[in-house]
Amino acid sequence: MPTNSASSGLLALGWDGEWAAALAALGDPTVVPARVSRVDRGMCTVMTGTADVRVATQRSMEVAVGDWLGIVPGSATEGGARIVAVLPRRCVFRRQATTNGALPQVVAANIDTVLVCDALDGPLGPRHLERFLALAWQSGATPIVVMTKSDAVPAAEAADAVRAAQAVAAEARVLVVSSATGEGIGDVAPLLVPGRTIALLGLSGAGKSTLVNLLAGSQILATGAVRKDGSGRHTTTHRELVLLGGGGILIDTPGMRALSVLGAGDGVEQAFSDIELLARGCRYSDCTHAGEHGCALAAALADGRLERGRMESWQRLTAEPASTELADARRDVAARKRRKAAKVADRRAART
Ligand SMILES: Nc1nc2c(ncn2[C@@H]2O[C@H](COP(=O)(O)OP(=O)(O)OP(=O)(O)O)[C@@H](O)[C@H]2O)c(=O)[nH]1
Ligand SMILES: [Mg+2]
Ligand SMILES: [Zn+2]
Repeated sequence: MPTNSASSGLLALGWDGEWAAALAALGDPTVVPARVSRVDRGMCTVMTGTADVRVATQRSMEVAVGDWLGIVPGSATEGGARIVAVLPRRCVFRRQATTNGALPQVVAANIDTVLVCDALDGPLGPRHLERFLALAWQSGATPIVVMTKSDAVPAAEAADAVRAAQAVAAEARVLVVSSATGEGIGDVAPLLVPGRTIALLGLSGAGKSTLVNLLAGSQILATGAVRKDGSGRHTTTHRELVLLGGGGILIDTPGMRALSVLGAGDGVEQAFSDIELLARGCRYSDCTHAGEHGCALAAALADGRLERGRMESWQRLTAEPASTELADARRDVAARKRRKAAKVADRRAART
């Protein structure tokens, strides 16, 4: 059993009864919980509620920032602590498979809220914002759009960009902040609730680390100037979970490039809930919205309620087949599990 100080430390990290049940299901009383705050090649840093511990990772076990692990503590002479299990994830934000064939990577696990950060002095644009939002919805967390650097553009320009973001954000809230002047930080601060995990995502240079530092009240993370071409410098090079003194957990991530929404699935439906709703008004339930009689989307386009670009990107996303790489990966995992289960069953049968 964790001691009392360990358990209050664990609560601050988001530990709860459900996680305790998942740990108990491992059936080994020597195993204790720890949350992953940083992952490096072959090693990770975990927080136990009382200490930060470096633990070796195994190739066979994918460990991501935000994961809850079951570990067996061990002294240095015993080779240190050992990871026994990754507790089943509640939420997973994946970055999609890249064109060079790499599989989708877990960006962060067990997050409650995703702050999609978008700098007002170089906004993502609606199509990219849609992609971020679709992935965020798909992760199971609640996305919030944070338009950063409001001090860096004239008020009218900021207002236009915010309106454009609101038009694509649908159910997601849009906040406007400046880490330089503190504007809007009062809207972000209430999101910091003890035990709740918030991940910051966005392009490099969007001001994610600067915002984390401001919320933390100290310069805990490095930040960097944006290059003239606006591409940023990729100052943050690894994902990191930060426990704030006043409660709340933030995960800072390196800026992302070229996001693909292949396989974004349900996330697309939520990101485009307004169009999905409109489309229910089409006369025919199998309407392809390509000029059929009684098409509600055509009517909405005609009277300006719906923007053509937004409808086209919805059509593109919903037409996109589920990523074959993703589907293949899932099939491989399922097949491996089946083979393993069969082997265990064979061994059991052989013993009896
Ligand atoms: N004017 C202004 N500049 C800001 C603000 N927030 C951040 N910046 C500047 O923007 C640049 C990039 O900020 P970072 O916080 O490093 O951006 P990031 O999103 O963490 O970038 P990566 O780590 O590369 O993904 C830095 O020069 C910051 O000083 C802001 O509110 N206003
Ligand atoms: Mg950063
Ligand atoms: Zn239609």
